[in-house]
Amino acid sequence: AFLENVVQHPNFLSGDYNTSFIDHTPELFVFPKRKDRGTKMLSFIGETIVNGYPGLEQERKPIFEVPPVPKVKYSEPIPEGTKQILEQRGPEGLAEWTKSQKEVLLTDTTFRDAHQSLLATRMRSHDLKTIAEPTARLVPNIFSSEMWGGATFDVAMRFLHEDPWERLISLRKKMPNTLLQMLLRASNAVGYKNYPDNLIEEFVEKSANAGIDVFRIFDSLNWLEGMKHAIHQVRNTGKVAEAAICYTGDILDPNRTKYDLNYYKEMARALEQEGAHFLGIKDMAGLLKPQAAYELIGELKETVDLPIHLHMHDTSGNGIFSYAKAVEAGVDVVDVAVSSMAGMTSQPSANSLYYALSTHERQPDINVEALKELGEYWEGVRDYYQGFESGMNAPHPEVYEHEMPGGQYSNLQQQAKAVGLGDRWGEVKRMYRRVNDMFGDIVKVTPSSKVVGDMALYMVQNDLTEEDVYNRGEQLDFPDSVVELFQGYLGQPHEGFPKDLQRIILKGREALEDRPSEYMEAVDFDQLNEDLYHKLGRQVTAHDVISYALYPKVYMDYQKFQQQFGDVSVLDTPTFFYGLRLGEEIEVEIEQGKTLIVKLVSISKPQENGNRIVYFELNGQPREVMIKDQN
Ligand code: 3PY
Ligand code: ZN
Repeated sequence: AFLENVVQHPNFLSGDYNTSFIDHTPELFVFPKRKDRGTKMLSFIGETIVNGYPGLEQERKPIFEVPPVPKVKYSEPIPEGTKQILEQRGPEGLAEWTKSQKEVLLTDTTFRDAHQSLLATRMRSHDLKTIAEPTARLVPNIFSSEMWGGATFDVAMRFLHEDPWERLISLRKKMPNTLLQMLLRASNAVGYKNYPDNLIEEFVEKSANAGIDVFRIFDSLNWLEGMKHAIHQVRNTGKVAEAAICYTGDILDPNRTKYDLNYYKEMARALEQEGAHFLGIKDMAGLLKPQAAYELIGELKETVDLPIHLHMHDTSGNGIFSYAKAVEAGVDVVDVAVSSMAGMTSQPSANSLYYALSTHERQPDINVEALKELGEYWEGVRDYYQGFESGMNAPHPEVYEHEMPGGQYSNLQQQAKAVGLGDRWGEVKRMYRRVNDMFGDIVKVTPSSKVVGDMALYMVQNDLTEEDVYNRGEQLDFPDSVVELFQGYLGQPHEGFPKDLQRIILKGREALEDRPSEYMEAVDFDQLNEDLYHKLGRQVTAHDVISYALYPKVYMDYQKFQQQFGDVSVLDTPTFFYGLRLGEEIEVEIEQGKTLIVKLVSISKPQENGNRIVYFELNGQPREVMIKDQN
């Protein structure tokens, strides 16, 4: 009934519909469940064949080798791991256990930050699920697997058309022995702005219930006030609160006194007092030089009684060297990725660190052969995502100058291209650093890093110098994100905003000095639940409601997509991105034990109205779908 309903609607017929279509025509979305999953899937594949996947330039489907999945004995019990230690001893017990280990422990970021930083966060759950259980069996003694949070939540719905909660729940089942870790942007949750406190509470509680054990909590300005609530909330769930300090500047540089050793020591003490179970050092750009790593970790070990967990990006090429020095200084856990997903803007390689520490008493206790096998799988999978690679293919020590986070580099580059500054990328990078200095040398990490990027683009695009901003600022219309930063909507930077620039940017608008969340109305979850029920015409879950509260438009677009195309997360990745070649046949398991066989037979020329007919066979029966050619 739904399809008939929708396709006869005049707006739909004229192609004049957008996301508000759902809002204005809720009656269309109230329909009895009809299992026409085959047609929906053919529509999606047809759409991809005719119009391509947004953002991918290459149209013809490459031939990929099937990534080799290491052989494991699925019938045997999965070995126990750190998850069981947390269950038996609680977060404090886990912290004590961690500190008592002689070997340095490893967090594997392959399932989150590695692909966020190398492949624009596009890794699909399909490819993560395939390797999750082999990973749990082959490297059961890793400390944790970072597999959620950061940009994954948004990107899953927006670009992959899949449910981030389903990813978490599914990986939880497949990795019952491993601590699952997420990156939580404190009051910004998994978004780019501050949210009401009760939304953070609900998000943390439901994330913990769905399987997150370790929450790495950071604030994009290292503002303690912005982190307290999230830390307390994580503690309330009984899970691990890893409060993180973002590392910026250079403690070795006597001219950069704003973020000196003392700054980090004080913040570490404050986080310990706030109830952190672990201390995270989050070097999002990879600025911590080897000797700085040695001094910082050494001093922090003296300063707090918490296990210290170091996160770095390998952009400069010095990551392993810094980790080795941190290991000498007593760091407890470091973040690494499986080799074929490591290096450059990603984390340093687990395999390389293992070899670098040969004969060292703190060499990680990890099966390097198993890591190699896992790496072969990831190497194959990475090929699927080649269209999202950043193009950085050598170490990039100039990161010490521009200080751009690993996850931002390729993003900002895309943004620059989109506004016609592709050939002025060098200027944009230099301007990024200048904007940082104008802003008073601030911590740059999502979302504050985005604001610095927006300002840099704005200045290059409009050929503005620093002097122009100070001299003619009154007449300039600064990007919204810049105004909001200076209004205090992301919190307060260390030592405040530079007053002159703040006055120029705000043009008389008031600025907050306390937590933005204090000014926000609490989310009414019952009301949202009811709204969604009416909009979607189905029972909604608490997960739906949270996704909607965090990302209303992205979530509704995702729902609309689902209504139209069904669950596309079941498709293999090459088909998801590139559709099918003529004559190609695939099997799609749409639920356990139920498989569709799809074959592409032919594609018509565009008709006068621009439509093409795509001819398939579905389980041997001829089927066709009409697709509007957008090219
Ligand atoms: C994120 O917030 O997504 C980050 O990875 C920050 O480094
Ligand atoms: Zn990172």
